[in-house]
Parts: sequence; C-alpha cells; structure tokens
Amino acid sequence: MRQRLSHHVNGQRLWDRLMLLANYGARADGGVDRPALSDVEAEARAQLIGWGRELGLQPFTDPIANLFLRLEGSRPDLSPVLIGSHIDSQPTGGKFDGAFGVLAALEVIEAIRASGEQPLRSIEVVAWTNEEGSRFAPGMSGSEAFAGVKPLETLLAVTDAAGCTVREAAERVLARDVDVPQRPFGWRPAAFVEAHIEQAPLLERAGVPIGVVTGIQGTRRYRVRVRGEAAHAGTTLRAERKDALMAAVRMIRAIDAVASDPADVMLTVGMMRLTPNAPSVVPEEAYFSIDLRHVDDAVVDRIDAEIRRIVADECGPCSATLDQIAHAPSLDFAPQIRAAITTAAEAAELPAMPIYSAAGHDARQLHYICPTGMIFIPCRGGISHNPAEWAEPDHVTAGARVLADVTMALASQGDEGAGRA
Ligand code: HGY
Ligand code: MN
Ligand code: MN
Repeated sequence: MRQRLSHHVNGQRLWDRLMLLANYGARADGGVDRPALSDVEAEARAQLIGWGRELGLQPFTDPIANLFLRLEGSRPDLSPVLIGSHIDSQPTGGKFDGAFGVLAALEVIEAIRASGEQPLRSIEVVAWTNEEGSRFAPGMSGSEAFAGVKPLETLLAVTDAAGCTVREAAERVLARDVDVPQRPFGWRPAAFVEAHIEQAPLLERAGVPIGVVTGIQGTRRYRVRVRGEAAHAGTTLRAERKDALMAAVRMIRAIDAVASDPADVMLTVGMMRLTPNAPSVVPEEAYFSIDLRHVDDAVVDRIDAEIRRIVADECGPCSATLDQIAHAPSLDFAPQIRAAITTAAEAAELPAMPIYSAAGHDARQLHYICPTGMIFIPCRGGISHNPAEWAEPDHVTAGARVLADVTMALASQGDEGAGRA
C-alpha cells in the first residue's frame, strides 16, 4: 500500500529551518523582530527562495511582494493548491508565528520530493506580505491584495511611522529579487491551507496536538487622533489646558468599561504616540490605536457604536477624529477543508479537536476566494507576540504531517473536485 505523504515529513529538518529563519531579525532575548518589507525580512525571503530553488521550485512574486514557490503538478493547467502563512513578525515576535506555517509548507514539498510522487495539481508555498500590521497598519496587505479585498493602490499607499510607503518598501524588496518573475493578481487557487500556532492555551490545556480551525472571530480596528494645545506644564492652569492626553485617557477608560462585558471581548489599545512627547509640555496631540474583536458580530457592532459616542463625548476642550481602518466579520472555514484536516489527523493517529481562532490570519482573506482552512498546533502557555513564544518539536512535526496529507488530498482532486478533499 502506498505510504501517506506524512510518512516522508522530516521533523528535524523542519525544526532546524525554523531555528535558522529565526536568526533573521533575532532579538537578544530569543524572540524575533522582523518587520514587513524590512531588510531582515528580505534576507529571510531570499533564504526561502534559496531553499525553494534547491527543491526545484519556481519562485514567483507580485506587485506587493507576496512570495510563491511553485511545484509543478502533472496538470499545470489546473488551479494550484496554496499552503503557507507569513514571515513578518511583531516587534516582540517569536520564532513560530507565521514562520511555522511557511516552513511546514516547504517541508510538505520536501516530503513530496522524498516520496517521488508528482501531484495532479501544482502546489505553491506562499509567504504573504505584511500579515502583522505592526509596521504598516492594518495588516494582511499581501493577502488582501491577492484576494482583491482592497484595491492595490490603497494598500501600497499605506505609510509606516517614518513615512515610508508599502510601495517604496515593496519596490526595495522586489529589486533584490533575481529571476523571480512577477505575476498579476486575479487568479484563484483551488484551495488554501495555513498551519499556525494557536496563540492561545486551549490545545495545550486539552493535551491535543492538532486544532481543526472552525473559523476566525470578527474585528474592527481604529485610529483615534485627539488634538489639543501645547502649553507650559508649570504655568498653565489645568482648567485652562487643552490636554490631548487627558482627553485620550478619559476616552480609553470609558471604552475599557464598555468592553468589559461580555468578558471575552478582546479590546486593546496597543499603540499611542504623543506630540510633542516632552515631559514639561502639555500634550497637543494623542494618537492611539483600538483593536476590537469578538466572535459575535453584534457585540462588535454594539461596542463600535459606544466607542464612537465616547470619543465624541470625552473630547472636553480638545477635538478628535476616529478612523476605522479595518472591519472584518466573523467567519466559518469551508467544511470540506475542515473535514480533510480531521481525516488526515485521524489517519495519522493524531488527536485533534475543533477550535475557533481568536487571532487573525491571512486565511481570512483567502477564505473570500477559495475553500480555505487552518491547522493549529499548541504553543506554550498560549503565549505569542512575545519573545517567549514556543512550540514543542513533536507538535511542529505533527502539524506538518497533517498539512502534508491534507495538501496531497487536495492536490489530487481533478476539475470536479477543486478544493474538495
Ligand atoms: O493580530 C493578529 O491576530 C495576528 O496575529 N496578526
Ligand atoms: Mn500569524
Ligand atoms: Mn501574529
């Protein structure tokens, strides 16, 4: 009987590559700081291209620098199966967020090579541009451009804190690509599967190595700009100040209160910039982020209305603008992909459980254009977006094994089964 592809997955090779990729943007504390479209990410991207070429894969890119490594199938005319994730990280990132999904996908190709098989459909390993949204906000620019969720020009015009646009940064990365042809957007994969660490503690607590991801919770993201007036900290009576920070504090305290019910509302003010940010000057401007998430869209919408009211009500003598920079409803992944993941885990005798994703992923955008699913593995304590992020080698191997068998099942489907496994 023909061996399952997962039999050819080499966990040690995958682990070694994970540890090597973590050197690009390595932090002294063991974490990773690999901003989207930065030089360190471009070097990590070049490493991926090198590994791909050693495997005989054809690299491709596109106008926003998404990276694809293509293994030709016996029917190259059929739409390919895409597998992968992202290699950019948060400033306080870990070794596994994103990188695990890209390198597990590369390990699937290694396993196919070792098996001597050729899939019917082509398979492409993908590393999406700017999933994290820390340098260029909001995130998922690459997968949104690919899926046509937002116009390319809008995504390319986004600037980082230094005023560099995505366009300028992407051109800098693309200029390093030698013999990496660009492809236009507009084509649809047969399916997309993303392996990722859970970034929460449920799998670890359950002692289960494989999560069959059922969907992703909804979200709204905002930027609030509060404008007041710079003044002397020693001579200006508080009653006469237009203190942008104190207005922002009032807003955030009120928003924190409305977001405390229900208890699983995820509300984060993670970024704040003060101007002039000088100890003896009353702040003239406070610019801050709001990241709101919940599985029930009605809860997100209710809190959205409260946030808008609070920003208007708590201005005091200042003025404020609120811009919603992202809005995505909760989603449920394709049943046929979830079934394929469940089947692969069972065949590999790996315990698996359904699980909802509290974190956002590029799979959201692909879900809008093709059958999409995700495979989770546990991470220690559910810690992520933190240098202490960690996954166990056995779980890394297990995730790659399930990804291998799911990918092969999807890539074996002819016209009639596109995306059906
Ligand atoms: O924020 C997120 O959910 C993702 O990890 N970037
Ligand atoms: Mn991620
Ligand atoms: Mn992340």
